Amino acid sequence: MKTAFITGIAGQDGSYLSELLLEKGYRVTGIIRRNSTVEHQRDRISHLNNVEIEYGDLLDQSSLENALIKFKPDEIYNLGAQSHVRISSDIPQFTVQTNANGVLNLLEAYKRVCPGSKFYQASSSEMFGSSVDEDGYQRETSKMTPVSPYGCSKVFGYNITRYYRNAFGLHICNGILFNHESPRRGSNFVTNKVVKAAVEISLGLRKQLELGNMDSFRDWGHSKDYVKAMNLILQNPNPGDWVVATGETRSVRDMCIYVFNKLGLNYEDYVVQNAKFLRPEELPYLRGDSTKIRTELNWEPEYTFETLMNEMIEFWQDYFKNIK
Ligand code: NAP
Ligand code: G4F
Repeated sequence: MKTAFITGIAGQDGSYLSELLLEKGYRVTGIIRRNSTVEHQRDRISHLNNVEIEYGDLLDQSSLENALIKFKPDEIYNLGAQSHVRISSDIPQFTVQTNANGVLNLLEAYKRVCPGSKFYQASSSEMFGSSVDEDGYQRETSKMTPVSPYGCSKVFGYNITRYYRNAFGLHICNGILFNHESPRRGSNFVTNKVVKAAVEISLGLRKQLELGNMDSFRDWGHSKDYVKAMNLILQNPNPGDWVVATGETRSVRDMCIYVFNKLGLNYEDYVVQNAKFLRPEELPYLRGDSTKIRTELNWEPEYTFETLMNEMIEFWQDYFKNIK
């Protein structure tokens, strides 16, 4: 039985990855941070009986070493992060400490305690920032010109993991993942914010939805498909870096049109702009070319944009039906 160790195990991706790895027969372990609201902290993984969890923090080197000594993992998945791009400009230092120094802390613990294991780093399409190749895609070779503290911190994580791979011969991989969503997505990210509010409006529970920039484009997939890619990446005998994306891009406005239409509504009657949700610098366009992972590792997403959105709509409809 292989042992996986996951930071960010109680986050969106950590929860789906835990499910996938348990199905595959792994022993699944991880860390969560100390939090004053214990009741909700494990909501996304409370249905999983067999995960083993310790308190730990990417900012606390001793907690990382203790966890690796205790669990002796074969595979380490570093998913822990301050993952909200707009909020990264409100708390830039915490974001960089966690997403950049935190990666270094985990790499050092890994190199000392279990250098024979494999390491996955959750890199992001936000690293590309304002850079787009001439054909309109971002890929493994595209330039990285990040436009947020979050993007800058992830570029450090990407570069430092590559350095540890090259300098010390460690089995370290980066998944450069484009946006991926699900009903378990934090409801302050745009997809879940829109779907939840549209369902509330359709049920007469609210009147308006305030958004920021509706004209940015994103390449949206489903978290369940993307955690499969993470696991596939670590099974490849040679460590490397892979873009994971659907290859389709849509604007926030297109997404609103789809979701409100599905509920028999016109988004223009309900959506207003609030400058509070605009970013100091916007990343206007993302569209990933995932040819490398599709050809080398046979990865294919099962969800389409429509089935992703429909699942999220059904989730919130059931949620509000059950609390009435
Ligand atoms: P998420 O739902 O926000 O989960 C992040 C997890 O990291 C949370 O459980 C959080 O715990 C934990 N965390 C935060 N700070 C930490 C720290 N100092 N030490 C240990 N754990 C900490 O994010 P996600 O969507 O699952 O994303 C997983 C990873 O993929 C992240 O690294 C994200 O940046 C990256 N990524 C995500 C996407 C996407 O579209 N979802 C795309 C590319 C890359 P708390 O609840 O205690 O804060
Ligand atoms: O849903 P978002 O907050 O996701 P964003 O900024 O693209 O970041 C996500 O994807 C990255 C991968 O590219 C991850 F690395 C990162 O961890 C995170 O998971 O915003 C998407 C778009 C942006 O252009 C934003 O300006 O939606 C726009 N938007 C418009 N109104 C809004 C809102 N975003 C949010 N969160 N809230 C709004 O009211």
